[in-house]
Amino acid sequence: METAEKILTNAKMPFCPGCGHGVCVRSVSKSLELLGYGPKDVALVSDIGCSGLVDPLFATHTIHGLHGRAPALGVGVALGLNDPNKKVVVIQGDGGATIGLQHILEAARRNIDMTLVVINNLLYGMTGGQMSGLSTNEFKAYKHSDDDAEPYDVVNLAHQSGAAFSVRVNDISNFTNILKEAISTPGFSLVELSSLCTSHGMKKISEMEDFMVAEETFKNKRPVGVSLIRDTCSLLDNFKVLEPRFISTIKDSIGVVIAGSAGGGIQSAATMLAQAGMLSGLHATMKGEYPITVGTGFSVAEVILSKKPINFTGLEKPNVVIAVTDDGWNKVKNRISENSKVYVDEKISTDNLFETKEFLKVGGKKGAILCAIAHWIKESEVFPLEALLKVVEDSKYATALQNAIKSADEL
Ligand SMILES: Cc1ncc(C[n+]2csc(CCOP(=O)(O)OP(=O)(O)O)c2C)c(N)n1
Ligand code: SF4
Ligand SMILES: [Mg+2]
Repeated sequence: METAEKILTNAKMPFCPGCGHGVCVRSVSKSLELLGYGPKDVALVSDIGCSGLVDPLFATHTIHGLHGRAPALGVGVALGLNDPNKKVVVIQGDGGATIGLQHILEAARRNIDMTLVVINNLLYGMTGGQMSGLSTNEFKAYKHSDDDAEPYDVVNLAHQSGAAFSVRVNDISNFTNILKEAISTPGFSLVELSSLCTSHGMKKISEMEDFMVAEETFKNKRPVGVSLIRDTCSLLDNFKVLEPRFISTIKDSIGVVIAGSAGGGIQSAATMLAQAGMLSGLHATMKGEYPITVGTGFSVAEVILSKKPINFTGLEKPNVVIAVTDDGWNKVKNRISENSKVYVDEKISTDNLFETKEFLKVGGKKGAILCAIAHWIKESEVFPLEALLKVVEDSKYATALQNAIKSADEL
């Protein structure tokens, strides 16, 4: 069965002319399509390197990890997914496979249900052609490296660790078929694909053949890491459905940036705003940002409210910016554009560029942000303020939250 939806976007391949990575990416997408997977069925995890430039090429869910750590991220996603109709595919280079080898062995040992594609160009492509732990001795000699330590055989190592399927493919005409077999094998599969680095390796695949390791295929008949999967609660299991009961005037979508300081309830207020939007029939996303030292410094949140489903949660040019402290303002002021509506507390110095309001004075330290959000809702009439009041109704701090919202009347 072939799905109508394409796994790849129309984005231009970012690789040098003749680079083998493009063939590998196309083979991965083709095999997924031939198996009937659509973009929303696949989580693609990428590593660092030229082989890690693939995120914009895939229309699927994508996550970009640290060098060598993408398989560990993939394990986390696979265990959290808990859905046999979804597929986790991890792509990394031979450098990444060397640097994070333990993560591969661990995924194989537990036979986690995912496919790891190791794109092996025998070198660190992105950083200029240094040798990796998978570079063969013939290739190292050719590159005048005096390192004669034997390379890792990552395919065999994965097999020895318990992978359901591990295979090395050098012949590009077999990439798609082998990938199909790997992706449809329950449990952990590893596919090492040979790839040409035209900038730091060879110009032609025929020249590279002398330096490749022979193809090999291994299988282990083992149960998938089911017990772990079943014991892990899926993020999707606990979705709270908010039935719309208010009407919004938003026709398209609005991006709101909310900024303040640690302890000011910024993240909770942003969640409440998103929920109020959902109660008004909108789709909503919320993302938070704050320093690792969570008890101090700025706290910023982004909320998108949209009539249509939100497929991309990035917010480059916010329509609304609300800031109640200097910490928050300093973090977000550079994101303001001529189309942004700006709401700032009177204690913040904006060099008289923006009108200020007494959010902190009337809402208090903890209530200022809800006061400011309520003020924006009232002024813009995006939806009734009752939607926000409804959200806080069941909170154990309901009275304080309602008072903060209602304090906007005093502005
Ligand atoms: C954690 C970490 N270590 C090292 C680097 C530097 N670095 C970036 S790309 C790269 C080499 C990538 O080689 P490979 O994984 O084989 O991918 P390729 O570029 O060949 O596709 C290195 C060492 C990094 N960005 N992050
Ligand atoms: S440097 Fe090598 S691996 Fe990277 S894109 Fe160019 S040819 Fe491909
Ligand atoms: Mg490489």
